[in-house]
Amino acid sequence: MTKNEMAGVLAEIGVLLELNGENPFKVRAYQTGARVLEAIEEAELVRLIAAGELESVKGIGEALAKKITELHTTGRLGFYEKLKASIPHGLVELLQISGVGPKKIRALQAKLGVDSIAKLQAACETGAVAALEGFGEKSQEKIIEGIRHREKYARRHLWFEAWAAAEPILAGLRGLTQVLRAEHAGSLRRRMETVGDLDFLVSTSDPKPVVDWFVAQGGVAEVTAHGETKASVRLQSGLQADLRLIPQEQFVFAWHHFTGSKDHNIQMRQRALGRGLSLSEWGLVPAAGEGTAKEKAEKQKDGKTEGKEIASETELFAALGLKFIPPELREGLGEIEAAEQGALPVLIEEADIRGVFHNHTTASDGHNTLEEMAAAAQALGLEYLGIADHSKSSVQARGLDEARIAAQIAAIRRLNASGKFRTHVFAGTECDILPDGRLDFADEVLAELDYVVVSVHSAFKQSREAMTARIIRAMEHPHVTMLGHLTGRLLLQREGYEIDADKIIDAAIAHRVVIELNANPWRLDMDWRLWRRAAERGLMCAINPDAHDTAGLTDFRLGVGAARKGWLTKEHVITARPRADIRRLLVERKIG
Ligand code: DGT
Ligand code: CA
Ligand code: CA
Ligand code: ZN
Repeated sequence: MTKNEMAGVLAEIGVLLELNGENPFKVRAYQTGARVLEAIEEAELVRLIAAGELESVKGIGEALAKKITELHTTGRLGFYEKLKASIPHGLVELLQISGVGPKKIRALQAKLGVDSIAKLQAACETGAVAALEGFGEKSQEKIIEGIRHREKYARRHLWFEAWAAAEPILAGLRGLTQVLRAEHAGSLRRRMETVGDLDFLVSTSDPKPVVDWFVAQGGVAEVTAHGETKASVRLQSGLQADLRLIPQEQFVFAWHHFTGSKDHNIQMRQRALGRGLSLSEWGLVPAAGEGTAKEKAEKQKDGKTEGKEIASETELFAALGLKFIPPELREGLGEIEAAEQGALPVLIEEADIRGVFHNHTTASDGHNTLEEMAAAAQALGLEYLGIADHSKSSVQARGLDEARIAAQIAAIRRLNASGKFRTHVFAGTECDILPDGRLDFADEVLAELDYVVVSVHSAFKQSREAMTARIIRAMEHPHVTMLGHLTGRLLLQREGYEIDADKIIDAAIAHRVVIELNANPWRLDMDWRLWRRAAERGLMCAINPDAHDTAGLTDFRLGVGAARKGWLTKEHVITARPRADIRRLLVERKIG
């Protein structure tokens, strides 16, 4: 077990002991132990354990030293397992609700008999929690919000984490000799920003070894279903993965069905019915006559009824009079109508991207220098790299003041002049929008820059009206080129600040301000659901990785996925324009 995992176990023991009402000294001993482990070097810790000298470390007593040694050598801890088993599961689950710690849980249990999330919810609904000493109306509100939040998010995962888990599984399946074809489906294939579970489809005539491999692969924490043509596992990350085995001749239908979305499927099925056909995961068959869709599909396979061979999704859509619909668009939001009219957009692709704006360096809160970022951008084949470090009000991010940004602009000009990199660097800023909508830099400073991204990083709690007015005021500024992360949301972590998105989009169009699609996997902000209509009305998009290190530059690919979900073509995206056009576009914007 690694040092950090052991620290995690100690911290959890502290929480569980507190939940049990143990003496505070004992609780604190574990909390301290966890902190000590976090601070110590891994190699040093291993040496101390081997030498039996752990007790010599300040903050680790005899009992703790024994437990750490047990964890390190066996990967388990009997004390921890017994403790965990002794506390009702419902109580432990209450810890997942933000704003509810061990102390509050104890009070809720003692005074209201609350020992599960359901009971806590009920107690909030009757107002009993608000009436409790030490709680009140406000803290009850917070708990209700916390419960809602958990329901919404606890079971979902970021797309890029789901993809990282899925890629090796897909490769593993494709490597099996029995596998004719393996594909991923579901929200992962549709590139939803978050994913509930992974869906894999395999076509094979020999299912058993494939299922056996799937449930036995590394990274599986629990097998939740293990059948002849279907299996489900929970991975160590908590992510659930489903595998379905499909006969070759039904594969396309199953792939389309399990790609979804549900809304898309329902509309497709209705369209099929309108043509006297029944579409299902098993096939496309005449709707009339005896038997279920499945039975008919089986018969068709045996050649007992006539049917056209459908061997690809393109042919499946064509059989219903439709052009191929890219998976990203299959949300039941008008894609079938567009496919019928031949009006589907030619979606932007990764290869269309020519450059990126909004990236950070060590000058503010980035981890790589200007030159390192330029080298990485060149290695990715980008024609231009925009640097936009934080401005002075973002103190926690070491925002640049006037003198430091002047020096950075000079350094960027020198780098370009040196010809060291083929990638051109544009000098910009991610300028804070102050709470009243003014900008963090004076006009003279902004005028020296190639472009200006403006973002909200403070006073998140403003009213919807105030926040909307604040952002619009900032965009009205003649030097502003781009609005950063529209809502400031962090997926699965934090809701965005309240805004009137339509109003802001209208203002951006009117003032020819570009809105970014921040491609950081936690953000993907502005949301794909808003892009289609906004782009139709004339809004330009910049797909910006908001990179804080060289590796982060590749996040623009996630932005392309979100842009595709938003029906964007390369014409809508300024970062798909060649460098030669960019300066003109930026200058046009400045003269406005
Ligand atoms: P997720 O896993 O919550 O991120 O979202 P999906 O879309 O991957 O949903 P999932 O895994 O429950 O099912 C995969 C696909 O299977 C789904 O997108 C559409 C199809 N599907 C599942 N259940 C139904 C259903 O009851 N009706 C229809 N029409 N399609 C369904
Ligand atoms: Ca799924
Ligand atoms: Ca599923
Ligand atoms: Zn920012």
